[in-house]
Amino acid sequence: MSTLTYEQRAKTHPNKVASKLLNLMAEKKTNLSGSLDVRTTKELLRLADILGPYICVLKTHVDILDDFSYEGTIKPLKELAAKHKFLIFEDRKFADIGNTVKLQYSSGVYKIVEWADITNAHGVTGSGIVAGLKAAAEECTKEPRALLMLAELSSKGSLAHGEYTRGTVDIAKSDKDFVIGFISQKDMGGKDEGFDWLIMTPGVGLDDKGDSLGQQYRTVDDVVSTGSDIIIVGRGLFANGRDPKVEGERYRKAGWDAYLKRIGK
Ligand code: S5P
Repeated sequence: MSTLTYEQRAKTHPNKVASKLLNLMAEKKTNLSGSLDVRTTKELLRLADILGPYICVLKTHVDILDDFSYEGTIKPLKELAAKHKFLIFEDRKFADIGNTVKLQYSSGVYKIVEWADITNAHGVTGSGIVAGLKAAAEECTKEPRALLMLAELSSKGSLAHGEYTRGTVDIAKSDKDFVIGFISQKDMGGKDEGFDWLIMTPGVGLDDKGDSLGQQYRTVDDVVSTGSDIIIVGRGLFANGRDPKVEGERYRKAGWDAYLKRIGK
C-alpha cells in the first residue's frame, strides 16, 4: 500500500487522468467519491452541486436515469465538474469481449467515452476487454481516459476473490498507461513491478452495516488502513433524509484524516 502523498504520486503517474485526480485530491483535501444513484437528472445535478466541494470523483450510473440526454444531463454535469473540480466516473462495469465493449463504450444512447474521465470493467472475459476499451478511447476522443478493473466486490457472496482477483490483477498489467487501478477492498500490490495503482473502494458507510440486498459496509478507517486511496460513498451521503452537505464534509474529513494517518502525518 502506498505511503506516498497524493502530490508525490501525481508527479510520476503515467496516466493523465490519474495525475489530474491525485493533484485535485491534494488541492481540495479530499479522497471522497460521491456515488449518486438517483433516477432524475434534476436530483443528480442538485446533489452534484451540494457535494461538489467535498468530492474528488462523482460516480454515475447513467442507465438509472429516467431522463438521460447529453444536452440535459452531461453538459450541466460537466459544468459542475469544472466549477467544483471533480472527475466523472461512469460505473459501467463492462464485461464482454473486446469488440463488443468497444462499441458499448463509444456508441448507443450514452456514448460514455465522450464524457466520462474514468470507467471500469470486469476481468471475466480476459485482457481483450482492456484492448477494446482502449481502442475506443483512442479513436473516439482527444481527452485522456482511464480504466479501473473490478478486482473485488463489496457484496455478500461475491465470486471475485482468490484466483479470480489475481487473474484480474494480471489483466491490469497488460496496459500500464490506461489501467489506473482497481475497484477493490484492499491494496493489490504491484509497487515492486513499477505500478502505482489507485484503489477505489465502495461499500463504505459510517452508520449502517449493509442493506437488505447484499451490500456490506466497512468504515472509512478500516478501508483506508487496508489500502484504499479513494472511498466511494453513496447512500451514506444522501439517503434516509441525510443532509448531503453535512455528510459530505463528515466523510471527506474521515477519509482525509485516515489518509494523513496512513502517510504518517
Ligand atoms: O463492489 C462494489 C463495486 C461497486 S462499483 N460494490 C458497490 O457497491 N459498487 C457500487 O458502489 C454500486 O454500484 C453503487 O453505485 C455504489 C455503492 O452505493 P452505496 O449506496 O451502497 O454506498
